[in-house]
Amino acid sequence: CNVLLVFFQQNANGKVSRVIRIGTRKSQLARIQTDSVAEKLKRLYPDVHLEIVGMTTTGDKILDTALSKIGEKSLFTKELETALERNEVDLVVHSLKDLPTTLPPGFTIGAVLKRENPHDAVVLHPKNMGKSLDTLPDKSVIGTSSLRRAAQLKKRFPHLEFKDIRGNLNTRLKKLDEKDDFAAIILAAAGLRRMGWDSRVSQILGPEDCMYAVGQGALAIEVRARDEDILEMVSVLHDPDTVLRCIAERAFLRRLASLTLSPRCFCYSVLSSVSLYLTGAVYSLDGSDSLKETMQTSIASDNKVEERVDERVQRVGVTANNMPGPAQDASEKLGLDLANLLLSKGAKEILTVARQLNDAR
Ligand code: DPM
Repeated sequence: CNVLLVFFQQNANGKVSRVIRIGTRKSQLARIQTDSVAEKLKRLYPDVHLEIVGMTTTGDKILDTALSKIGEKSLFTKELETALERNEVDLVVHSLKDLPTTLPPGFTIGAVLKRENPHDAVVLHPKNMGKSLDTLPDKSVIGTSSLRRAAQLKKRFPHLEFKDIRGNLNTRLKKLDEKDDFAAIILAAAGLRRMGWDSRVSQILGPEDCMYAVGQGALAIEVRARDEDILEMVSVLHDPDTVLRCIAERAFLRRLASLTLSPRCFCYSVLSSVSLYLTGAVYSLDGSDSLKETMQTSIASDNKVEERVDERVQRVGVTANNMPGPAQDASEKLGLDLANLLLSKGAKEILTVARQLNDAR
């Protein structure tokens, strides 16, 4: 049986406030993301004392293994979840795209924050200033270890070559600038922006060039599913549009996850005031074979928040009890329907071959 440890701190004028511990990975990007969430919480709850606890995860230690061989395992999240389980921390900040679509029992995503630019961006070697993927010379080498990016870009820009590049963002930029191995690298625009490297972005890739990963650009707060106090505290950070889009995207991925080198399976979604559009695709590793479909659902039918139910409902890991349930259900169904449509058109065959080829690499 778990003993709930609640920490309190007394401030100068004798007032007692609860101490909330936030777990984070130690990379610069993870710290920046965690600090931004801590600032938001501090503004909303000035009496709460926040403490940030940095941790190293297995994923941080095995940087030499190709990410594509690791699969949808919780390498970057396991140590942080253990700390949550032991009440050593109360919440953990992640990039949503790094969170599996099925969380281990006992955990939930208590907040999905407003999504930044979800697209991928091109960062050029300084000597290529002024060029774009289109105009880079034949056989230029592009650095990315994302199978998703490589497959789509191979198809779209057949004159380019793609090679793995690993390490955190700082390491990658160094590898690009200080050596002559890569003409450009591809990174998420959101990560670059948070690091303050907007000025290095020379091109944003739209969905016709490269569809982004499920959940890309959104931050998620993972909490203990039974911790009502913390759930309530973080739920105000939910951005309703982002929640609906990401539920649809994650439902799409979850349906295909057992088949795919997930989360390297891609989609993009667009939400208007009345409709949610979701486009999803599967690609062979070299991009020669692919399937892409778009579906749409109406989400504006009922905007009333449901009566509070006793049991907390999770949808693809997300708990958003302060938002209308029917819209969340419609989003989840949209993702599932789109995955089923792709499966009916042969997605399974494409993904099975891609997986076998990747395992043999
Ligand atoms: C996942 C992928 C990558 C990260 C795979 C993919 C990129 C790996 C690589 C699931 N997680 O996107 O197809 O380039 O070798 C990651 C980044 C961010 C979160 C960095 C990035 C920042 C953006 C965000 C790594 N996770 O993608 O450039 O918060 O969405």
